[in-house]
Amino acid sequence: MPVDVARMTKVFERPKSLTEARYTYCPGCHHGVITRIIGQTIDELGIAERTVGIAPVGCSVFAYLWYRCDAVQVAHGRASAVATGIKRARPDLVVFSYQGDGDFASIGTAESLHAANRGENITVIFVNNQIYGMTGGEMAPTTLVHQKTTTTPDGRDPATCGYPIRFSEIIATLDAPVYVTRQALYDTRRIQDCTKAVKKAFQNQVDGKGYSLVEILSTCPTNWRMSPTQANEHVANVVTQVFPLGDLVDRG
Ligand SMILES: Cc1ncc(C[n+]2csc(CCOP(=O)(O)OP(=O)(O)O)c2C)c(N)n1
Repeated sequence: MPVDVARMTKVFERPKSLTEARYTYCPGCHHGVITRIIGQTIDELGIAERTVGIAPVGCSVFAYLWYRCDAVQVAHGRASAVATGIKRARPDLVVFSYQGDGDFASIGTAESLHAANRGENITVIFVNNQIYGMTGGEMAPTTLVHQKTTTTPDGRDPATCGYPIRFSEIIATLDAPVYVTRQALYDTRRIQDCTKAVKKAFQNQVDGKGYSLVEILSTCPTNWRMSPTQANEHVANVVTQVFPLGDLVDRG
């Protein structure tokens, strides 16, 4: 039967705030979903003309290519610090940093914690895939106990490597942050919840409320040596036991 294009309903549209540039993410990785959620949020809030994205070092290093807004790529771990500088110089702009767990919760520990403690009016997207993805799957601060990585081939041993850091819980002990939440993307319900959380984190900044952090549990099928489906199930059944989902702070 011929398709009547004129009568078709558009149910999906690429956010206007995303460019046509191709992602460099692996199949089944959640970074792409997160990138899209942010693009959709920028569209919905109508802030593309005054948004600045801070791209980190990591799998999302090319984020500056993917958003149709101003963006800057910064040294590993420094995204919250650069976001602070831009926001203080230009409070009229909407500034978000996009950071992996190695970037945000290891090499950038000082910058991340102190930006949160100062209550900078920025939005931080923290992608927790429990591994250093870009560089080949080394142990991250968030790597689970007994998880095998290229630097812990027998599994993470707490006796020598410590335990996974719940960085959002640490930030939630501070007085300044207005919103700290942990989200996931392993099914449509979680994607909807995460989309709402990201929008709230941007809205808080637009409203001048202060520091918002959205931690998002992500898959890394390539370095986890799992299929995308197995990786989704792993997040749902195992990772959320160590990193529980939900709001940690909501002073909005
Ligand atoms: C100062 C500095 N130290 C180390 C590196 C090497 N390096 C590049 S990406 C990366 C890990 C990134 O992991 P993560 O932040 O978790 O992001 P992912 O790649 O998993 O998305 C490391 C250690 C670097 N580029 N600069």
